[in-house]
Amino acid sequence: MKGLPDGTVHLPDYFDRQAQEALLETMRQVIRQAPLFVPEMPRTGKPMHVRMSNCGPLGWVTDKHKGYRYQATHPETGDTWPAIPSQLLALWRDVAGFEAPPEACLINYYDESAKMGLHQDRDEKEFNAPVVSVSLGDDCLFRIGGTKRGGPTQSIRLASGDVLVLGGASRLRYHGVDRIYPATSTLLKDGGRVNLTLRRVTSVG
Ligand code: MD3
Ligand code: FE
Repeated sequence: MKGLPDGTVHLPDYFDRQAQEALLETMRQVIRQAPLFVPEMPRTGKPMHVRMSNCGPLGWVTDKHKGYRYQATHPETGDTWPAIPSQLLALWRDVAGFEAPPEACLINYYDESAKMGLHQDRDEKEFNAPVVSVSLGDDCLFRIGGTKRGGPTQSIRLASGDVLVLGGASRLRYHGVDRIYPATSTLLKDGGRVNLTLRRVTSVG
């Protein structure tokens, strides 16, 4: 039996149903302040499948002309991002093993046909901090590989309330979401999946 890749920790059902409902309501308020936008691939302008927003001092955005980057303001409203909710700061303190707080919480919304191709997260300057991910809503098939494109990968089914901590040797692994399993959760009334990723962006050292 092969375990998870080195540096990957899966915490199934970290948030119970009541905590998931509370967190989702909190994130709905965040999205009211910072509406979901459609991210565009650099240069081509091709829309990604997910819709996104952020909270925290910095947010991850991308568009055709300026590409992938972190910035302090929403690309459409120009407002600074809402604060990272207390439940997520508490999660980071509990599982990240990294003293400094997260600076960005990226919110990805997947409808039942959305997916995310294999990619590396390398727009941050602090790779000693892990990425902490929270899944809410429908299950998904998450895939993680090595640090080079084209190597072996393994797949993990993620469910609502699950937390994934990607640190150490996993911080720069290729990863993506192959599919959403429709109607596998009742948390989101209209279905789909919300993923929250907490990240340290600027270097602490
Ligand atoms: C492994 N999000 O936002 S979360 C992303 O489900 C992203 O929305 C996916 O990939 C999602 O960049 C996957 C799990 C995850 C997040 C970041 C990672 C896995 C990771 C960074 C490095 C390695
Ligand atoms: Fe990623």
